[in-house]
Amino acid sequence: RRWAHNIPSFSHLNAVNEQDIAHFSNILAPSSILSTLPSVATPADDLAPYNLDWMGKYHGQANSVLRPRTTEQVSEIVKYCAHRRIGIVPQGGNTGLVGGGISLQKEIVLSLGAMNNVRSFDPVSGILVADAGCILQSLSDYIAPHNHIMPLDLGAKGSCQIGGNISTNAGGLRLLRYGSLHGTVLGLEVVLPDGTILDQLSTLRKDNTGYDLKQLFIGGEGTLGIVTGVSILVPPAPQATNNIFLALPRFDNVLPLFQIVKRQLGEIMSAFEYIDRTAYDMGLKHGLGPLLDAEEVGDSECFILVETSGGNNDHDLEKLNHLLEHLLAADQPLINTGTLSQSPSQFNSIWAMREGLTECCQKEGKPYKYDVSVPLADFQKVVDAVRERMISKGLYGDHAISKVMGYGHVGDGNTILPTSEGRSTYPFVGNLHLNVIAKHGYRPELEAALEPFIYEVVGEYLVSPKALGMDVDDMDPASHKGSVSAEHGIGSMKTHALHYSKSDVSIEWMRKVKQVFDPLNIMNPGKVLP
Ligand code: FAD
Ligand code: 2HG
Ligand code: ZN
Repeated sequence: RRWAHNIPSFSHLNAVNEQDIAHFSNILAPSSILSTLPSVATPADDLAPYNLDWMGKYHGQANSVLRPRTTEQVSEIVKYCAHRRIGIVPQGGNTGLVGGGISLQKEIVLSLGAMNNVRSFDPVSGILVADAGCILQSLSDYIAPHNHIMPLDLGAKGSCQIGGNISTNAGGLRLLRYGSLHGTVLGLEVVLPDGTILDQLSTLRKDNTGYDLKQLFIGGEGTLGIVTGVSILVPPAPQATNNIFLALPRFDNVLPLFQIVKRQLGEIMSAFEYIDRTAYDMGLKHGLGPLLDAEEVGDSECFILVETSGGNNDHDLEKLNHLLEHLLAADQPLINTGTLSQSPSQFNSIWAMREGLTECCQKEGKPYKYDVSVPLADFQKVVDAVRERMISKGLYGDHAISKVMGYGHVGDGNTILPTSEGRSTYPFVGNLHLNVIAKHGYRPELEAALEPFIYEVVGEYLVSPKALGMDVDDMDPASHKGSVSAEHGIGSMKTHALHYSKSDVSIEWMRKVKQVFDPLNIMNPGKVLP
């Protein structure tokens, strides 16, 4: 299992045995326990979905899966596991992309899927309180009749769970408008690694009474405790949503386009997403689109999806039409062509082109996924550098790496003046999803050519005034690097790469936090920390 880098010794942990299963049977109904041990003897096929991640990249080793229905049951299980030194891997919808929800050695999988009730929803305040195992799409469906939407949306919405979203601090397609879960989550209920139930299911927006512990579990990837309940502020559904899809002749037009779009659309812009040519062509090949006339697209280098969410459809459409006219009428247009959705189904098709890319990558082969924060100006450079490296190593082509592409969330970057006036002190940083497709499957020599090369490329970006040639002698460069994980987390995939984005001091204090919460190291061991 080469993918699991630097797995620390798990000699402190015990494998689940028949006596343990007997104990779990006192806590859970028999149907909530899956195990290959003789007393339960679940067929291996029934355990398989819990032991393989969404990409088919990470193969888990759990011989038992527990599916509790209540927070008290979770607490009882964890207390017992702490006593017996059994490792626990919390698992939500198992759509994570960094091998965080997979058992590395002999840890049990604790699946939250059976904890899937909405506890309360108040349409006046927009506060939703739900079990962690609720599927994101089900929550959207639940609040839709009350004219509310979830503050996050992602391609995995049909399977991922709100507890998993929170544990990975998932970003997704609405971050530009509603911000990160660090802002929208009001409170959490968490079972700590000793079994204590930490009830912080606050519904208060304002509560500055000391340390905000819930923030540690948002993005904690199940290493500090098991999220069992969530209180989250959900926004009212916008009165009008529209989108446009644009083809750009040159990559260099993306940043100027972003500035113009931001200036013209102002507060109604709710997404600005990037797709490079390779990704677009892959989407077309697998039935996404066509969204634009092929001749007009010509040799466009990349594509941008812009979404608006506003209060008045006529007003928003007028702005979008004006924007398109303005872009096409320029002396040197920033776009080759573009389309404005004319119906809900066209609106959905435009989004499908962006959201469907992750699945298309799976159809193309096995993707190595790198989810990085780097200066927008260098998105293309990073993708090209990786392709060139694979070519130089003789590993590019249908026999090895068949495609290298980029897509991602441009609008989620740091703020930038909506005009080109003035100069930002910091380069504009975006979230690039770099996908490297191994046509015939994952192979150690492919990974060795990609890593740490890619992390080094990302780690070199000093997202700081130094990039602009300013004097930064007194800064710790490690605190100003691009991120080796913008939104998917560290899991087991990137523990060895954490240091490219976090300073030694930061890692040391992360370790101390882990030690305080989980001194026995039973909670998702081997994840996040190197
Ligand atoms: P899992 O995969 O089950 O678990 C993920 C991690 O969280 C693991 O470390 C696990 O141990 C931990 N965990 C899960 N539940 C709990 C819990 N209740 N308590 C404690 N720890 C827990 N991510 C983005 O950020 N933005 C995107 O746009 C995006 N799009 C995606 C599109 C697709 C098609 C796919 C497959 C994935 C996408 N992702 C995206 C990855 C994203 O992280 C996950 O989809 C999602 O947030 C994980 O939720 P899950 O329930 O599947 O968690
Ligand atoms: C997205 O933005 C997800 O679509 C998945 O974060 C990214 O497929 C990927 O690499
Ligand atoms: Zn993403």
